[in-house]
Amino acid sequence: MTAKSSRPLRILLAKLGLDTHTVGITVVAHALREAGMEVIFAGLKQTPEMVVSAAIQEDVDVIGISSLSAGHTRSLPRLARLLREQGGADKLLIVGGVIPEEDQPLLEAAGVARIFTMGTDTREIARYLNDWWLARLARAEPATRTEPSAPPRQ
Ligand code: B12
Repeated sequence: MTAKSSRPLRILLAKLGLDTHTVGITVVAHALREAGMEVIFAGLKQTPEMVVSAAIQEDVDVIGISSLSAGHTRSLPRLARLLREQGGADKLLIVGGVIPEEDQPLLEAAGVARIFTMGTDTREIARYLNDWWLARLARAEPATRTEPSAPPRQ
């Protein structure tokens, strides 16, 4: 087992700008902790720059943004671009909250991997992240293949 696989998934949760809806992000933070993940809560009133800087310093695997007060069509593409520019392209970016359907293609094209809207069961979020983490670990440490040994010479 490598150091990476011996630790839980680490996720940074944050809210951008003046959005003060805190219930969803709090519920998600609790659920992911319950599911065994390491949750870092960056808090409210973050800028894309602050989130990217914290994500890199804390070496998180996933960034989760909660957005219920619009603004996500500007802030999230900016955050995704900064993340790529600052060497964080391997980090998963997800978002949850009030995200109108018509905004979703733009966010996905910008680099948001998955959008969880109102009413999502938190177990679905935990399952998605667990599956992603296991797939990442599997890619990081391909199983050591044991080639069948040649039959002994007579
Ligand atoms: C409670 C509430 C408030 C409270 C917030 C209290 C608090 N401390 O959180 C108060 C009264 C303060 C408030 C204020 C405002 N609100 Co308000 N509010 C709501 C309301 C009724 C419920 C939100 C909520 O708590 N839901 C419960 C939680 C559990 O659900 P959730 O946040 O959606 O989270 C779930 C998912 O979205 C997802 N999720 C959320 N975040 C994340 C993050 C990650 C990483 C992941 C994976 C998943 C995820 O998982 C969660 C579990 O399923 C919604 C209406 C609604 N039905 O959503 C309006 C709503 C969000 N509010 C709205 C508005 C307009 C406002 C105000 C602008 C009103 C005003 N004119 O002042 C202000 C803005 C304040 C601000 N600066 O942000 C609008 C937003 C419209 C939009 N975005 O287009 C809504 C949708 C109401 C409406 N139908 O118009 N609000």
